[in-house]
Amino acid sequence: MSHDLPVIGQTAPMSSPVQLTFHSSAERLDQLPDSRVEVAVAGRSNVGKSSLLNALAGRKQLAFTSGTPGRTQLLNVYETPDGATLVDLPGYGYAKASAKDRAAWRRRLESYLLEREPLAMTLLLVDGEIGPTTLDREMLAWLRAGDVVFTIVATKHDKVRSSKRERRKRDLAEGCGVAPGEVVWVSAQRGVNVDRLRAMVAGWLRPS
Ligand SMILES: Nc1nc2c(ncn2[C@@H]2O[C@H](COP(=O)(O)OP(=O)(O)OP(=O)(O)O)[C@@H](O)[C@H]2O)c(=O)[nH]1
Ligand SMILES: [Mg+2]
Repeated sequence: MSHDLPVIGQTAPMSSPVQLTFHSSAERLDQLPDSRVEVAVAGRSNVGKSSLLNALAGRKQLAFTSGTPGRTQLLNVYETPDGATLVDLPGYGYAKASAKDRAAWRRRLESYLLEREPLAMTLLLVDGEIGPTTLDREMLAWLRAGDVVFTIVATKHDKVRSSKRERRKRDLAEGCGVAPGEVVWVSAQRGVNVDRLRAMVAGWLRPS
C-alpha cells in the first residue's frame, strides 16, 4: 500500500491566509481609497474585530488589538495585492466614550455602511460568550432596514464551554433573528473556523 494515499477526512486543503497589507486609516468616507471590492468587519468594541482580521491574514500584529476597548476609532483599511480591500470599522458601544464621540462614531459607521460603493459584504461580529447585546440588536435592525448585506460571525468560540455550545449557538442565532446555520462561529485565538471564513472572504473579494 502506498504511503502517498490521502487519508479521507484529512485531505481538505487549508485555505491560505488572506494576503493583506495595511493601507491607511480614514476618519471620513471621502478619505477612503478606491477599491475593486470591499469586505467590512463591524461589531461592538472589544468583540474581536482586529483579532479576527489578524487571524484571516495569518499575521499577529497586522491590525492593532488591545485589552482596552475603543482603541480602533478610525476606518482602518487593508488591501490585497489585486486591489480589493478589507476595512476594520470603529467598534460601537464603548461605554467610557463621551456622548459626542459616540454620536460621531455612529455617523461615521452609518455613512460608511450606506454609502460605500465597493462594499460587498459586512461581517457583523457578535461576542459568542455574551451573545447579542441591545446595541447589537439595534445594529442588526438598522442593517436590515438599510438593506446592508451582512454575515453574522460569533467570536471567542473558545470561551464557551463545550457543554454549553449547542444551546448557546441556538440562543445566539435566535437573538440575532437568523437560523443557527447562518452564523459562522470562530475563535481567532484557537483558529476555529478561520479557514472557512478565509474561503468565504476570498469568495467575496474574487474578481468578477
Ligand atoms: N479568548 C479569546 N479572546 C479573544 C478572541 N478574539 C479576541 N479576543 C480578545 O478580546 C479582546 C478584544 O479584541 P480586539 O480584537 O482588540 O477587539 P476589537 O473588536 O478590535 O475592539 P475595538 O478595536 O476596541 O473595537 C482582546 O483582549 C483579545 O485578545 C478569541 O477568539 N478568543
Ligand atoms: Mg480593533
